[in-house]
Amino acid sequence: MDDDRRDIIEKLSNRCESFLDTEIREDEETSMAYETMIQTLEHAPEILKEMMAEVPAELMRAHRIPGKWCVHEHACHLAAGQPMLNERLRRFMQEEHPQFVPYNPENETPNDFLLKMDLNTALDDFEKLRKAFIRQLRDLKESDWRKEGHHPEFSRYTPFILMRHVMFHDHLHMYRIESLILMR
Ligand code: NI
Repeated sequence: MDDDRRDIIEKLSNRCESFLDTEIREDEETSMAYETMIQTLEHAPEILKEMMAEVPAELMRAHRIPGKWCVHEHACHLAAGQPMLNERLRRFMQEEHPQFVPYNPENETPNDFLLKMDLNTALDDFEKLRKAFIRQLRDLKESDWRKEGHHPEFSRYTPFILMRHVMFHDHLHMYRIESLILMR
């Protein structure tokens, strides 16, 4: 073997090694992102509970933005949606390609549904059901994470997309609550 060929082979094998390194690093980063997301989801109920404890009583049910939800409704909405999310994850565990039905509670429940909920019960339920959701996430097998479901409103729907979506959705509503508390 001449020196040139040896050189090329060495370069190629170095490139393969660094390629493998990159793959491993990406896997680790992905699993760190999963862990961070799971912990963020896990802590959402206590973040919400603490913020709700700061809400002045007169603001709780005030519709400060006409036609939009009040603080009480945003908080109860997070609790009301959690059973559906636990059910979706259960189906990802038990079915190969679960077909989901869009969740649009505003079309299916009376307008005062959230207003009629008891806030403290809702906050406790949110905490309990979210804990069960976290246990489900931690129980998902490698093969479950790779599953693809079908959701008519989304081009892709996987357990990862569901998990990330729930995280963003929590904070979207908590942001609305904070704005309603702080706005002059
Ligand atoms: Ni929502």
